[in-house]
Amino acid sequence: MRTQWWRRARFAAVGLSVLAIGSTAAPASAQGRVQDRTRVQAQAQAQVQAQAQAFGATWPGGAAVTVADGSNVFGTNLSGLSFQGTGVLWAVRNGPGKLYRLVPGSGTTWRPDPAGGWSSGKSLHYRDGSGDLDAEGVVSTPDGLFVATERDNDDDESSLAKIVRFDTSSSAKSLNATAEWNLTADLPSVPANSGPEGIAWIPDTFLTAHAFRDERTGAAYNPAAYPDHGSGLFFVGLEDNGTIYAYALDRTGGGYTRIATVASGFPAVMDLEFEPATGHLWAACDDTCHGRTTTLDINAQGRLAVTATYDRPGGMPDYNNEGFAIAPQAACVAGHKPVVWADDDNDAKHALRAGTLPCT
Ligand SMILES: [Ca+2]
Ligand SMILES: [Ca+2]
Ligand SMILES: [Ca+2]
Repeated sequence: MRTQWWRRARFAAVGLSVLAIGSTAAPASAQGRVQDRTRVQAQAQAQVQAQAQAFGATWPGGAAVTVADGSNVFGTNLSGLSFQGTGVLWAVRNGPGKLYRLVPGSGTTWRPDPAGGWSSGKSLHYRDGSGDLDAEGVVSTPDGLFVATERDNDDDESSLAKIVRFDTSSSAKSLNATAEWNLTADLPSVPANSGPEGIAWIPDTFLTAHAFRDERTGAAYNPAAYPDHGSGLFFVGLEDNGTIYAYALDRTGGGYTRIATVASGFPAVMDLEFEPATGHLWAACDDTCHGRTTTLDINAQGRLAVTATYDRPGGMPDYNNEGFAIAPQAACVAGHKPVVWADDDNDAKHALRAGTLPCT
């Protein structure tokens, strides 16, 4: 959705809070002076860390950003991206709710696949054929393609947080869901257009290798405890509070279990992306946080925690970027791989822009 002024203010307040750190009168004794110096050093370290969080480190990839679509191909509302190999980039549009299968175009651009009924994208509906899905996030997984939705645009006053699966092999121009998981009751109550914005998927093999903690059991995540959940967990970013929720989905029913709740480092989150090569879960925020990203990694306690905060690339204006995807390792050239952003506002008639990240 569009950025709200109060969220910008909330993000700015994080920066101002570092100014509140100060020192008090020094104690007279030698021991007191040592304690005082230690305290000041700790405060300085905390201040540096707070500033790093508030202002971000330099984007680790190239500063240059290039347009990555044709002029006015998508219009507004392109909001989620996910690679399937190096030759297919999936994109979702939140209104009208659409899924695009993108293939390489001229130069380094992407264009809608002209084949398979994908030339104008495909409209997205619930299983019963009803609804116009407010599709904000997409992820391509070995278990299929999944979309995160905030609501039904046909009933846009009501929050309806769902993960929805689609069969992308269909040649139909309009797609009905093949499965739905209604998360509304499990998530905090949020405004209708501030629900799930981003979605990522992490394979069980990675989670178990890093002893990811299952907050339901208090022990390491055991995939066998969740029959028919597929081969990984889904991570959903909630726009309203910037929190990430991890779920095991029951593929036979529509049931699910929340495995973990994670702070993204932002007051709002718009997309999530798992990078297998580094093990980072990336969280991306739009112009609410001036296009910053965080990386999260599984720590010694088995919890995902923020390990870095980055500014947007120098060449990227402060656009309403709601989608973010990292190309697979096979796309690496000279140590760098492409990344792509989706701009919900279609600034300067373009909704896709590309940059780079280091391959490792
Ligand atoms: Ca959007
Ligand atoms: Ca936005
Ligand atoms: Ca929306």
